[in-house]
Amino acid sequence: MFAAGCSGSSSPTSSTNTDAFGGSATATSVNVTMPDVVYNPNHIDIGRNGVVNFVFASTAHDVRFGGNAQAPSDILVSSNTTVSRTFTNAGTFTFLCTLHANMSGVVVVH
Ligand SMILES: [Cu+2]
Repeated sequence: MFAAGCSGSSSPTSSTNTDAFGGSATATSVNVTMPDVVYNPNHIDIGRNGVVNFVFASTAHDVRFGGNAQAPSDILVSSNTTVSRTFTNAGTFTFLCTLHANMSGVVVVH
């Protein structure tokens, strides 16, 4: 298991995460899987309008953004499904699973 901190950062497969042209950064798509009780990766960098696909396996989890009005809506407890969220605002958005202590992550939207 290669967990731990932000060392498991994902790199979007394409595009530069620049917003130098007034918000027209190329949207990217990143899959976040949930092996056991972690988000993998737990540090996601995307461009504005990027999409994060939360891939739920058999163990139930949720994804809560802590009431941040700039963040997408929370994902309620789910399993065996994939739920996507589009990040339209630049910023740093932490999220966590209310079912498992220390299960958390962050999406940085550039
Ligand atoms: Cu969980």
